[in-house]
Amino acid sequence: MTDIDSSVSPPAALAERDDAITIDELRLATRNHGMPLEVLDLDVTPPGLHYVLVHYDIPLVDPATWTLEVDGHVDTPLSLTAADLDTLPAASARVTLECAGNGRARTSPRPLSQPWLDEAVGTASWSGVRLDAILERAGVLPGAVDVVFTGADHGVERGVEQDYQRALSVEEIDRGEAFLATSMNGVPLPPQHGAPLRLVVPGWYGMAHVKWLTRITVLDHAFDGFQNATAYRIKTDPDDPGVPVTRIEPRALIRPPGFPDFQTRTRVVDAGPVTLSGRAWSGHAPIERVEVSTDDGTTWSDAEVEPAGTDPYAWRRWTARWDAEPGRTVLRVRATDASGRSQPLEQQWNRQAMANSHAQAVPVLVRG
Ligand SMILES: Nc1nc2c(c(=O)[nH]1)N[C@H]1C(S)=C(S)[C@@H](COP(=O)(O)O)O[C@H]1N2
Ligand SMILES: [Mo]
Repeated sequence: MTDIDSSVSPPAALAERDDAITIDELRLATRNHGMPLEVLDLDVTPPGLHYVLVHYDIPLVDPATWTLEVDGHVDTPLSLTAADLDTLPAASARVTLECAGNGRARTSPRPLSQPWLDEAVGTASWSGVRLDAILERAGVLPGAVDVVFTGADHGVERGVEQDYQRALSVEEIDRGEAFLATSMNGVPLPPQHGAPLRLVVPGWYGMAHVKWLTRITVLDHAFDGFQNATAYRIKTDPDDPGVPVTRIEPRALIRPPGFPDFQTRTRVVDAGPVTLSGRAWSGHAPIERVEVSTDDGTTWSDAEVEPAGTDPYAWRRWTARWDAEPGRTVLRVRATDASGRSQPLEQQWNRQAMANSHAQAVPVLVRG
């Protein structure tokens, strides 16, 4: 199937329990950066502070020669230029994106991959064109099952050489929420976020939002490409077919209070009244409740959550009062959504550490 052997592209592996981060993980971590958690103060994350995850290399696509091909199980295949996109109906939304591997480095034993802690998240105002308008123009034929989105980036992963590709079902697309973005926060997409065109699938984990789009292919059968069939699945052993990773599990994060130690990031806070704040989101249903613990999960109280705005898949701000008493403690926060999903306090282990939304812990020193 490939001439790229396992010394170059090894199979999925777990670190030994309590093993230090490897040089391969560090290399990924310096390319793929998280959102500094103090930026949770902002409703919309500026590009550059939004997290970034790129499997292979960032392709530098020339918009002057770029085209979007629409083909497969359609009546009229299309080849659209950047100028053609301007003639299509507009779409936009403020959307919180989170990598499905967020929290991975805190799982044990952890899979060797991008070692996220809690910060693989960001919220942007994406705008561009309607996906259904493009598919209508191409004329999707009866019997369509999946739609494959192909990026301009190319690499090898666990021995499988590929262009980055993900499919969404026709049923999911028919919800009318997914669209194609040409801009982020009012400016053209920056290279790392998918210029000149990316897919946005509000409510879904990051892997669905294909960047650097070059092709949309309608299939009359289920897609079995690597990123759908192998990579983004919740499984307990490598041969288990597993369950596909789809929508974002509820999560809340604390904007770390006080000031940090440079090396350990432990927070220093003055004793007395403190307003804790942060953001909460879910791709399944509106956030219904955010609870905060200031004693490492022994007792919990409800935070105040701002009312839902017009964008159902954008994070919401929460605040809570804390009378901080001198000593060391750990702050924790957990969100529950209207579907009844809630954040576990401990890891829910799976082979690739996907959709692991266990509650954040923030060590704090309160000084008297
Ligand atoms: N073409 C392409 N699209 C991609 C990826 C990629 O490597 N190639 N990474 C995916 C993953 S795993 C995530 S989490 C999001 C990250 O989007 P961002 O970098 O804009 O935050 O992009 C997704 N889209
Ligand atoms: Mo991701």
